[in-house]
Amino acid sequence: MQKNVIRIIGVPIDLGAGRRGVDMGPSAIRTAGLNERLRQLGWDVEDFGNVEVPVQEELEIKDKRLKYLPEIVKVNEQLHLMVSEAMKEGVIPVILGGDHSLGIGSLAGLASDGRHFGLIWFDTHGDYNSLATTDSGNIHGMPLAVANGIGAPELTSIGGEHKKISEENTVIIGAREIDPQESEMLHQSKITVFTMRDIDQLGMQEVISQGIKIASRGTDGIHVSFDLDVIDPEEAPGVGTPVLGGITYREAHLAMEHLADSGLVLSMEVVEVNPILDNRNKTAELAVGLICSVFGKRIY
Ligand code: 4U7
Ligand code: MN
Ligand code: MN
Ligand code: MN
Repeated sequence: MQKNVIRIIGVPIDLGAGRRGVDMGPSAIRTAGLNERLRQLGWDVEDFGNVEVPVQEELEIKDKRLKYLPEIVKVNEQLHLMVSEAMKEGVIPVILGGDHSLGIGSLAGLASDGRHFGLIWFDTHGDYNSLATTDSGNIHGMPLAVANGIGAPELTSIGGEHKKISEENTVIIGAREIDPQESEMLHQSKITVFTMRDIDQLGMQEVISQGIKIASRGTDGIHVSFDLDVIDPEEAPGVGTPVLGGITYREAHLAMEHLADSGLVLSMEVVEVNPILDNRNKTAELAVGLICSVFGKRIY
């Protein structure tokens, strides 16, 4: 076990999203000083570079209901292997996106070797669509469903036929835009959803405390999947899908600080940073700050 090693894995993919630009996310996050900041916190950082992703210009959409399916499968097969390997070696994978379709491979990698992890999914969206419910055909709206065994077999079988998550230990935080049929599917699952209304009423302090309890009950640790669009566009303008009414800068950090205190974080991904829409790399810098909060940066 190499307890003090963080392994950076970039996934410059935008094939799963409706809008171009999140493929530049890993570069923007690195440019914002991620590796150096983590080293200052005492971590050994090894940067494994990026998973190879084909350029969209050379591809054609074969199926409008599952856009770029074969290419997304290939990228996620690769990511699954890299995450699985990192976990075997006892290092902490930190995955930089890229659109959220990469969650398919990261969760499959985490679930390898029978690992039983809790999941906290920060997102405006439910990411619980499938062929049966999607309006957009964009696979970044599907990773949570895929990880729960719902979706195209090409996607659900990555890393093996089993479900990759435990519904009882899965929590969404910050939801404010869930499609009607997606909402029905989520209600039928045992996933816990804390909407923006819950955060307004209970406060982030209470929501993250309950979230950590749910995600840690009987599990080997917690994976944090952070879609930057959960944060209010005022503070995170550079995201694939900006939606009004998100969590504040401090609410996001408070949640990360509690996750750090829990000592339970196994791995993390930050996704949907879109440098084209950003304001002088502000959103990528925010992403770096959040990762540092999870991995032990203390205010005082
Ligand atoms: B993200 C959407 F219809 N639900 O399926 C869809 F609103 O990874 C959005 O959370 C998905 O950013 C957003 O296309 C995916 C849409
Ligand atoms: Mn998402
Ligand atoms: Mn989202
Ligand atoms: Mn998006």
